Amino acid sequence: MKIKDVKVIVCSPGRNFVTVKIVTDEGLYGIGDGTVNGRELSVVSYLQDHVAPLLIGRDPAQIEDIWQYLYRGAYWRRGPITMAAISAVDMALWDIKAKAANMPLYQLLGGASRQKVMIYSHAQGMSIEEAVDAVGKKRDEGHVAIRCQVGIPGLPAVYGTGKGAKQDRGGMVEALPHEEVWSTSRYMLHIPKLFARLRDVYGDDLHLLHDTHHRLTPIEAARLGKDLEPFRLFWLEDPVPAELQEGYRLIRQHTTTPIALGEVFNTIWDARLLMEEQLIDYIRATSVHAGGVTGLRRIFDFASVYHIRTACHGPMDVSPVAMGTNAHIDLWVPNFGIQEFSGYTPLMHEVFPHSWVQEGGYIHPGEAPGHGVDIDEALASKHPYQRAYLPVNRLEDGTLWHW
Ligand code: CS2
Ligand code: MG
Repeated sequence: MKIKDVKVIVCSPGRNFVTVKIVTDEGLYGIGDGTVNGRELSVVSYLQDHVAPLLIGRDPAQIEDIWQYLYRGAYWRRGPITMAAISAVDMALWDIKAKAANMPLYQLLGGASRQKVMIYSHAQGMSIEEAVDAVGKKRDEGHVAIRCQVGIPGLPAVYGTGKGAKQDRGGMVEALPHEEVWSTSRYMLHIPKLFARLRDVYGDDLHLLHDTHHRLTPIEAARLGKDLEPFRLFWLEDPVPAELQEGYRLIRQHTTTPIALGEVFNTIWDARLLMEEQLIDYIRATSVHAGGVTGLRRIFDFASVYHIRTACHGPMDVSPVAMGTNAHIDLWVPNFGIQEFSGYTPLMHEVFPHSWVQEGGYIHPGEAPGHGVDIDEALASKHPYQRAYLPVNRLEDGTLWHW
């Protein structure tokens, strides 16, 4: 079998997605996700201008060699754009291999280690009461794990709090980035009140999660983790940017609140020290940004040595293709923790028909050969790319801050 064609499809059924379709001379094809939110066309160019010509005529079964060729062979390694392009190709090649074997991908990986994959959903509100109600609605839908974000008194809507959280609508509301305002001190005072109330109302059964979106310093994160200990969070996510991996030592020395990290990681090197020193509990790398099945499997195996569990990133900008791929990995991976799942619009489900099924708090990849996700190209073409940005963030005095 030989690779005959590599198509890069950009569509925007409510938000932008970059999808690769690798077609073989035997008619089999595979699909991969290469979406990088707010920088989609850079991946398109990388794929079309640099990667596609290298693939034509190759044997699609040689997934590892192709991965190494695109990673090591590029000299300019790593980075979100390069790795999203490699991820898309890798996902499509695993799709082809599993289809050729007439097996769902999880069978090729080693088979199912569980019957279903626990997911966590998102709930948010501008006030604590609104957030508490939103958690209740998710619980009523059958969710067993819920991430909760709340507006901060004195600030306009901040990350993940619904109104004004432009990233949840794909940043498509404005042609230039929306700017949010941030105050760490106001935030740190308010968040423990949210989780105290959630435990009061819902008791100890629910898994509760919270995302700090890289906004604190290590000592601030240590304090927040301590303040949240009585409420027994499933995790505190991304407390501090992980460019300085050693910084997480400080957090670890001070709190037993579990730490999740890594949605922006691209390779095993981004997490090496964090894992070797057991500074995190959950690794959030995901198939579309960490090198596809090949890259992610390597990271997850390494994590298992250090008692770290998996938690693939899975908001809406991780397309239904990557979600399907993640679901196969999740069903197999021995050190599975949880899968993020924020859901898709009906149109997105139509553009990307899939075998994976979500029911309440769980997902299953389905039994279709391959990863089980396709793209309806005709429908996709009716929803062309629209320039969109993620928001940026400033402190109250105007200083640019991490978003
Ligand atoms: C996030 C994302 O899902 C998460 O935990 O932090 O919503 C993130 O902001 C987006 O994926 C950015 O594209
Ligand atoms: Mg996050």
